[in-house]
Amino acid sequence: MTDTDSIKHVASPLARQTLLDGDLTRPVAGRRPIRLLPWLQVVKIGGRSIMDRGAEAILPIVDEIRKLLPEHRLLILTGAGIRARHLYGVGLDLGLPVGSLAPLAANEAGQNGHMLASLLAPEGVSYVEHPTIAKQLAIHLTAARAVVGSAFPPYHHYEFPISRIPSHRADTGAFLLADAYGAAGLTIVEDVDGVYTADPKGADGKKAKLIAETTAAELAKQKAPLPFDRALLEVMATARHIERVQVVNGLVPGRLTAALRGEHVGTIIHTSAKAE
Ligand code: GWN
Ligand code: ATP
Repeated sequence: MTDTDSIKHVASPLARQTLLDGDLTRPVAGRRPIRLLPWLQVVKIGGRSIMDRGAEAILPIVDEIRKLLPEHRLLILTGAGIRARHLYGVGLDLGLPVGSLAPLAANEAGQNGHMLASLLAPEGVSYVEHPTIAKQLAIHLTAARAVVGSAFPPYHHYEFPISRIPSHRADTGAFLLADAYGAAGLTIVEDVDGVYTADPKGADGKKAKLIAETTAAELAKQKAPLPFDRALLEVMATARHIERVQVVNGLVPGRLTAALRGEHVGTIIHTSAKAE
């Protein structure tokens, strides 16, 4: 700070620049952000693919997570599932805008998280609210090996009106958090062995082939449906820390454990983040 004629001037490298000119901001804003929680492992549990299946799918995953706690510090995030699909149907029929549907669908992701957290409560695991994830995750993960939260990002009426169904859903939310925290990794848990060339449960399912390893850019070219929000590919394109994400089958015992140990047991998707 400089003091001239009792007027205080705050020295700032961006003070006299437009923020719209990349050439001017790059020297200041072009550097990689620090990793806030480099030891964090983020796990997204599918709403429709795991939680909606009830005890049959959830209890084995809970058992697996329980055994993983001594090895990892986990942020477990749940998706919204079938109740959100029903909500979109009713809401769209009523003509509700996307910004009204987004928080309602997010509520369903939260409900799934509350249920999962209750089952892990004996291990000291609790559901933590969005504001806690934003501001107090470190202290909670110092007190407990894992916490559960909603994977849905809280865009609410800020959701981009590019489609009538919210485009930033649970997979995108989980990735944005993992990348913002500079986490050690993100694993997406589904009911299929990974990403296929087409929906393995769709009409052409028999012809669908499992893709062992790919890039977000390659998948963006694929017209076939994907087992996660398409917006995930967009945020992967500008990732700062998370270099790869693995999609694994949570219905097969041991896959999540192996993925968190760095083994290749599903589809590995490389993002645009560069190795440090
Ligand atoms: O309600 O299950 O957090 O962690 O996106 O906002 O729509 O809210 O609008 O701290 O802030 O339903 O009430 O609900 O899922 O999101 O939470 O129980 O303001 O702990 O109050 O960013 O949980 O909820 O739905 O996640 O995804 O009170 Mo819920 Mo969700 Mo709880 Mo949260 Mo939204 Mo809060 Mo929020 Mo709202
Ligand atoms: P949410 O957490 O948002 O509730 P989810 O991630 O649990 O949802 P879905 O969005 O239904 O679940 O995605 C998983 C499903 O995607 C799989 O069961 C599979 O049938 C389907 N799918 C579509 N395209 C593909 C593909 N290319 N490869 C693999 N699975 C696909």
